[in-house]
Amino acid sequence: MDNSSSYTPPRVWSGIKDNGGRFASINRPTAGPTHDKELPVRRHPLQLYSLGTPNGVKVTVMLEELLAAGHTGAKYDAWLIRIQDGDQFGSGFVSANPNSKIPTLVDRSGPTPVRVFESGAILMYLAEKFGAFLPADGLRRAECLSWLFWQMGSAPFLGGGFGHFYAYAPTKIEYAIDRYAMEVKRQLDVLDRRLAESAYLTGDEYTVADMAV
Ligand SMILES: N[C@@H](CCC(=O)N[C@@H](CS)C(=O)NCC(=O)O)C(=O)O
Repeated sequence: MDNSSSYTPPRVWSGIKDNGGRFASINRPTAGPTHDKELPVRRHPLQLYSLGTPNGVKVTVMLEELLAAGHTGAKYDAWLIRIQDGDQFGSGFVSANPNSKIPTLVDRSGPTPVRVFESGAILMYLAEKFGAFLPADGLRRAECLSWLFWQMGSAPFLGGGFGHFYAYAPTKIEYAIDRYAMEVKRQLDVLDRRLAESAYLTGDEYTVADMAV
């Protein structure tokens, strides 16, 4: 391994210089909106603000599964949020998701719009709203939620971290790539072992945990 580095981390970060990375322009130390922009709304009960990334598609898969199962209340309008252009920092988006990440859902089917952010929270919200793809109680619910939260706690951060250092970082850092690669592989082995013993993560039933994965 190449251990040499000319970089000494500062004691206090005062901002990040443009390092040429693909995500450099959206890498900043503060939250909140950077500009005024309302979110568009159309006629369906659910408004989805998202993008076709692994985190984004989890919710689209769930909505399509609900519609395929006959839940007409799951009709939705899908709006593209271009994260590389900073759409997630518009005032309307930040009101719907203070963390400025896709996917984000606004349920406008009732008198007061309900905002839901974090893909796992959106999957659970929809599962509970429609009584589908999440066992109601007992052992199977515990198993389903365990796998759903395992996915949420591991894949977005580890897979995202691996993808960032492997594909997007302007320099190849052996330590970072190896560390993320090993942990991503170990997580995939957790999945392989589970799916060697049952058809779906929760057992014999397709649930939100499988959709998240
Ligand atoms: N834990 C979040 C992760 C969401 C996430 O990381 N979204 C990425 C795209 S996959 C994003 O919006 N990135 C924009 C940014 O970091 O500014 C979830 O599961 O919803």
